Amino acid sequence: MKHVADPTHPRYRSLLMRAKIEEAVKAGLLADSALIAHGRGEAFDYLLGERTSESAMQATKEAAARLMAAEHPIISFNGNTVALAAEELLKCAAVMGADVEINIFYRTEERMRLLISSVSKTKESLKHEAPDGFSADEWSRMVESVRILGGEPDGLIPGLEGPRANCHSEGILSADVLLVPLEDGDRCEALVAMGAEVIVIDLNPISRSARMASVTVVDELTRFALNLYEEMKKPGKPDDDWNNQAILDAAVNSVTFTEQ
Ligand code: PTJ
Repeated sequence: MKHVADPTHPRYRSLLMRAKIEEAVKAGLLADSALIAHGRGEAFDYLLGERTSESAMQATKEAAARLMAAEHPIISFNGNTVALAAEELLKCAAVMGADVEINIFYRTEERMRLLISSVSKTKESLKHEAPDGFSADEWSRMVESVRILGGEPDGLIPGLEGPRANCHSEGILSADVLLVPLEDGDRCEALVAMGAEVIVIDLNPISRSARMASVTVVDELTRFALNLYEEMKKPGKPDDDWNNQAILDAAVNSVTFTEQ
């Protein structure tokens, strides 16, 4: 994909993300309300200083520790996630041995088809881009082993009504650790009730998903994805006394109206 954002602009990253979102709209990948969701995220990011805070980094390290220790980690992709961070998160999935499940809130067969096709293409090209530390063969095998689930759901997330409950028994339903960027509150609550550890990425520290999650990373998704990849190279042990409320409080306290 070629993006039109100008690298010299002070808000380059923000413009780049807007360009990616616009392209994904044109490709039919996004829900009608995806731009509204993105705009809400941008507003929070602005107030959080458009940077990864110390507490967000702490939560990212905990996410890396839990995902690397998981027996059956799953990364859930919705439309916005595919538009912004499919490649970076596929890289993470390859390293942690996770599968990806396309699981969308506003589910239509057409969007599912387009999203699966887009992620499959990204996966195919990623196979040929071995990062530092991996041989070409090894990397290609690791990427190949990431399954893209979501197309033929055979299960339902318990406690949820409607198409958004559809999922795979070999994916979300049997995951021990789930990474769910930009999740909605009801579904986050249902996933936690299933017994999975749920890691949420959400720039809104007071959203229901942020408050329901086992680990909340209050950071912008593309920054998180890059940080996660780095942290997965040197994971610590999961913290049994993890205090997620402290992370949320720190994020709320770091909101500022100072000019940037
Ligand atoms: O693709 P679908 O059908 O699954 O729909 C996806 C959206 C995102 C449209 C849907 O889940 C939705 O409506 O989400 P909400 O309820 O608007 O919540 C989105 C949350 O993500 C908000 O709290 C935003 O602040 C936050 N957010 C938006 N963009 C980013 C973000 N958080 C991190 N990084 C972002 N880039």
